Amino acid sequence: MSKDAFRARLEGTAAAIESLLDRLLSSSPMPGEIARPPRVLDAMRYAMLGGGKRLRPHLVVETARLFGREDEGVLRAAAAVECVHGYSLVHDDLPAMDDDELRRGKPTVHRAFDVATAILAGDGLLTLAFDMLADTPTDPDPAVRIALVLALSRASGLGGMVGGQMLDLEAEGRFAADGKPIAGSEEDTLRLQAMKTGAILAASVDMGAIIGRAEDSQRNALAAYGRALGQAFQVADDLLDAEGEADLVGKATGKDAARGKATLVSLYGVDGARSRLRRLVDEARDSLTAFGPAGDALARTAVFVAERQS
Ligand code: GRG
Repeated sequence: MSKDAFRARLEGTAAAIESLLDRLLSSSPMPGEIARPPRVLDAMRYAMLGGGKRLRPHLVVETARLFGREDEGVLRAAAAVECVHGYSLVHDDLPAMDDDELRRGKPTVHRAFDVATAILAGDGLLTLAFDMLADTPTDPDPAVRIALVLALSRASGLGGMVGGQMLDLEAEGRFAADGKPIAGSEEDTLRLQAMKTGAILAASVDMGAIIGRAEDSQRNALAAYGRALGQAFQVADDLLDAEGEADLVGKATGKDAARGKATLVSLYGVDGARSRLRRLVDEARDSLTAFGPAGDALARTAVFVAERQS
């Protein structure tokens, strides 16, 4: 698959997700809802519409496509993952967490609205994600819908993203008596990152496999791809972070290095991190061999993740 064809796929999914989210976040209540208060709805729309690479939805869509599924149900599963991602960004930006002013080039939700509204908008997005997965149009088979709910909740919760965020705050030394960052070992850092960002990326691939009714061997191969891709995303993120720090203070990147937390760059050095990134991309691509040329889009995705500049 050419770079242009890949871009077209990525952008096509982003446009489809944008339009689905726009419909799901409309002012009309869904059956069983009483009313949709405009302030929190506006904050949810502000958080979700008009930005982001939509990488996680793309992973759901391209994995499901391997099994011939390309329909509204797949898009709903993809949009659910994006809602969890969106909620995590809104909450991560809050004053009690990272206290960020800008996200995707515009004021963060708590800056554009207020802290209470941002908390509620994040809560609303998290809840909407599971609503979407549980509802019939996602898949006619309730067992598939339950498997999707489980995959996303395990990746998002205590043993996944939420737990990873806790470890991250601890690594910053927030709860240490001296307030100093904790010198994390390689093992600690890899676990923290696998939980905080890797789990949702891997779950996106797994959800595509679930909705596509992949056989166990296919699901295992895709799990290996998802793990390598998640790690590659994080190495690339740490490299961007380090480059941003070296470049210009105040950019969206460079925060982790500035906070003195262990990163893959502080552990392996820039060259070491770059070669690790190359190995992870190879590992991700190798996991797809059983799919032949059909696996091209996911293979390209690994390269995209490694080469991204934002
Ligand atoms: C608050 C429970 C809770 C969790 C927050 C994911 C997360 C945990 C925080 C995000 C902080 C952050 C900026 C981490 C770096 C990696 C990352 C997830 C970047 C943003 O993801 P992209 O690059 O963003 O996919 P876009 O904007 O393209 O969606």
